[in-house]
Amino acid sequence: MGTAKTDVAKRVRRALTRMASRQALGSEVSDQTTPDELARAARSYLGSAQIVIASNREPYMHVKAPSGIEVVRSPGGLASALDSVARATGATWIAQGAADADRLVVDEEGKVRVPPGNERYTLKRLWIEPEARELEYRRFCNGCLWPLCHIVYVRPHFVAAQWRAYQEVNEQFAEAILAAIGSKPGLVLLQDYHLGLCASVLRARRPDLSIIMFWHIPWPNREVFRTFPWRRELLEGLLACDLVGFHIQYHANNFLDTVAQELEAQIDHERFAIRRRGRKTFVRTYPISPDAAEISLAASEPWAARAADQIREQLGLGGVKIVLGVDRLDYTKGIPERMVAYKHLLETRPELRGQVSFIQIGVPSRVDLPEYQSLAATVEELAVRLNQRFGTAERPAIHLITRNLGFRDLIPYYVLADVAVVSALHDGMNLVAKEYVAAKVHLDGALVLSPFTGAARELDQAIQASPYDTEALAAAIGRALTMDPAERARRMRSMREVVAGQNIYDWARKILRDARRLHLVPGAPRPGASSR
Ligand code: GDG
Repeated sequence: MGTAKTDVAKRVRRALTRMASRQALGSEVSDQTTPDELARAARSYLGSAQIVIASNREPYMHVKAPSGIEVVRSPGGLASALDSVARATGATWIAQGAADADRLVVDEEGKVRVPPGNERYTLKRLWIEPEARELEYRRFCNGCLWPLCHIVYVRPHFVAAQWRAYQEVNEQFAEAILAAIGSKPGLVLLQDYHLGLCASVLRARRPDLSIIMFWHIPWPNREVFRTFPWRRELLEGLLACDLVGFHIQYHANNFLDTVAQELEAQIDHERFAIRRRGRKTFVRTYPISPDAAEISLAASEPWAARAADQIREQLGLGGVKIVLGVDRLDYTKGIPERMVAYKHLLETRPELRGQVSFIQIGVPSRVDLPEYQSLAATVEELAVRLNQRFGTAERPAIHLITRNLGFRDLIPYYVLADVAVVSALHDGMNLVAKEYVAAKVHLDGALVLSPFTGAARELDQAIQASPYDTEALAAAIGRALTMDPAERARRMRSMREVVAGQNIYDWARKILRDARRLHLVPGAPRPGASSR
């Protein structure tokens, strides 16, 4: 009885928070999916099918703390949307165990029930050993597939031993998926480029499974893809799926092109599907979005404004205008390009000197790879030079913050910034651009956005500028800083209409809805093999 009452209270509180979130987004709100709606949709679309989610990163990590073992939820909207699906369907989620107490809480099969205290599904942890193999697998993902798919003139490392590690780890994931499904019909949701070969193994053993893959990063054009020694195997891995999702049409088109170039397959341009060896793979786009309502709500609360004031005071920003960058320290994000453009702006528009400050949040990432170490050094060096040239002791021209902030801690920075610069050289989507828009509840900010991000397809009222063109990017930042407030508000309102119409739960719901429409849900009636 007590538990039932607490549950009701929790649900009411959640509903009220959602209502407030929607109000914070303003009149732009359309039909945002809530976590509860996603859960209901998952149940109704998937029925009693056995669901397995697989991703490299785990949704919950167990870490050692002075007080014992603590559970840390994986940051980011993606994990929480898939968590809703897993809770609603009682799925099994398979991921690498990576935290220091992960092994201490699982049973002999590596399983633990989650979320803690309200167990709804099974998290099965995989241990990738020995260390060397884990390292090689990571190197293949981050040093080969990542630069291969992002066309940014960083050469991918094609190392056979790393490829073999990738194959082995994908096989290990596939074995775990097969064990979780047993002999029942099942639907497998694979996440991202770490699991590109998984479906080949699954399909060979279980032709009846339904397999969906979402590829979060760009897919390269065929000229670039041709350089990849194991291109056929990777394509076969994706074509073993029933449905492959990308953020934008451009990447979906590239995928079809590379299939046409490398394999004998029949491409149905009308239904956007590939038929090969009697099987069909649908290709669809599902642009991802953060939970805009939640960000808007947080940004409109008094604490966010207070925290923004505190940052202004702590960094000694006075009344200057703020330009903001928020990224993982990754060479695809165009961070040095943005800093050089800012330098050019201060050189060519001296009236802005002392009137503007740049805050760059750069979270360290993949620090074991030389490309990332060299990027971190370049960014540090550029910051020092910018400050020597244009800063004073009291007021640096740039503040470089290279520690990891909690997601909530980012919001005051978005609130504070007059201009956000997203200058990625190539990006599947780029959530930071959408987060900034979601946080600008008072319409008092301008977004400078690279045309090479997925987000640029939707946020067409941003000021677009190529990160490869220093003068153009500098001019765009200058324009954003001095834009007439009415035009700035009009553009921001229009972009908020775009982000208000979507969120991460909606993204997941659309994929599941297509699973049903395309007859991929096990147990539901399917058309004959020839029409699939
Ligand atoms: C891949 C694709 C695609 C940043 N600093 C901190 C922090 N962040 C958060 C941001 C944002 C996320 O990290 C970064 O998302 P992006 O989309 O910008 O980039 P990737 O990490 O490269 O993500 C990308 C995405 O997958 C989803 O499909 O959009 O194209 O490359 O949410 O706010 N979060 C915390 N502290 C920080 O200091 N907690």
